[in-house]
Amino acid sequence: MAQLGLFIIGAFAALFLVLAPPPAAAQMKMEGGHGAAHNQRGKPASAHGAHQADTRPTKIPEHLDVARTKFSEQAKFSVNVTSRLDPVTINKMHSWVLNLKNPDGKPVRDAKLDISGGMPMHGHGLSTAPRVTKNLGDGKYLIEGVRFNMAGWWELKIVIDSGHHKDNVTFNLILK
Ligand SMILES: [Cu+2]
Repeated sequence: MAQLGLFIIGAFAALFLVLAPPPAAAQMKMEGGHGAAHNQRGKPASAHGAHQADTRPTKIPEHLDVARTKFSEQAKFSVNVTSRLDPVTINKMHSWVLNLKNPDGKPVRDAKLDISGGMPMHGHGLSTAPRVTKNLGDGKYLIEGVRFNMAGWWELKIVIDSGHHKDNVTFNLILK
């Protein structure tokens, strides 16, 4: 008899546990959802907008430098890039030749080049991993595996390490 009583109490307790959580959980969820929605309409939403403006340009700069020959950022090198696909079009794998000189115009041979890039307005990188596949001599380097997969403003960034100097340069492209 005592065992049956315990069983009944146990069954009620189990039933209560099964039934009780859903309304409580649902209520908590609603409160959480309401809180999150409220926050999104409030301060965090504007903070998020400011964050986006800080990190990503919303339009192409008016006087964007699209030169193919320029000095590296600290003027350690003079760098020229020439695409073997001319004009550069999207979705086509192609290669570039980089011509590296010191500021006096003497070729810089046997440098190490690291290539990256992406779209400043979209916040993504290159769709491929271009790299130097051949030292063409006389300060010229073949970069293979370049492909731009959409129209717009692209940056091609090159880190140059000559052994004596390390510097980087960024080339801009606007593709249609
Ligand atoms: Cu993009």
